[in-house]
Amino acid sequence: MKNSQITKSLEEFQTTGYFLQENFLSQTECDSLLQLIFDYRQTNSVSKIYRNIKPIPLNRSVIDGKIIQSQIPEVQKLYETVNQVINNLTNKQLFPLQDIQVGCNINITEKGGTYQWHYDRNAITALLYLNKVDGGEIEFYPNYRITLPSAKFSRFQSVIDRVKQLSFFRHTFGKQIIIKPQPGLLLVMAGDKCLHSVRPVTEVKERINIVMAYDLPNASFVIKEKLNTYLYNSEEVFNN
Ligand SMILES: O=C(O)CCC(=O)C(=O)O
Ligand SMILES: [Fe+2]
Repeated sequence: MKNSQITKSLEEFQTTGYFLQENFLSQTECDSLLQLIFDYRQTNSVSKIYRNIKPIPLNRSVIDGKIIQSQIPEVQKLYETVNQVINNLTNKQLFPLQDIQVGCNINITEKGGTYQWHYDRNAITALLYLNKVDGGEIEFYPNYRITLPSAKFSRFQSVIDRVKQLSFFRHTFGKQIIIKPQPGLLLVMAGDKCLHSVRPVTEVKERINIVMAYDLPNASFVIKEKLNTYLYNSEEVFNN
């Protein structure tokens, strides 16, 4: 990116709370990543996670960051490349998450699959879409969260978050953005401030994207164990 483009993108990110770049990867680059993912799945099963949350369930399969690091190095490399883009865009020194399982994921969403309303635990999230499907739009509300300064993972915070997820609050106080997945599209958002969910995929083809999380090097997430079980273990979990 040229310096003038970086400045423009920084301004865009700071004012809107998100950044979109079409054709961040070419169709050929997306196809070769899709092929690597396909090859991995020929010999490995991928965990399917279903949590029956209302109004939108979490219903997707995931290849987590530990697997990516050891078995799909091309995606790990991309996670590092996108780190530079993120640092330019935010004018901060951010890093991959220390929790390798969470840092970089491949989400695979089949017909009917969705992703529940949530905020990410980390400061900045980059979503890279590898293909186009019917449905499967990401719907988000940038910089929407009211964050309790020293209690980001408290019970009271989660009450505020739940109330603000209700359609009435979203439509009254939020700026709704809906983005259709398309090959090579990069979406960057302040993950822990931007409320987001994924609408149902409506065709038989799977929606495949790469989710890359960044934060300050000392970022800590008190809810880590419980949240990781929730997001990555295919067994039934209670309490949510
Ligand atoms: O797949 C998407 O568009 C969003 C996924 C997401 O929000 C996540 O994995 O945290
Ligand atoms: Fe997310």
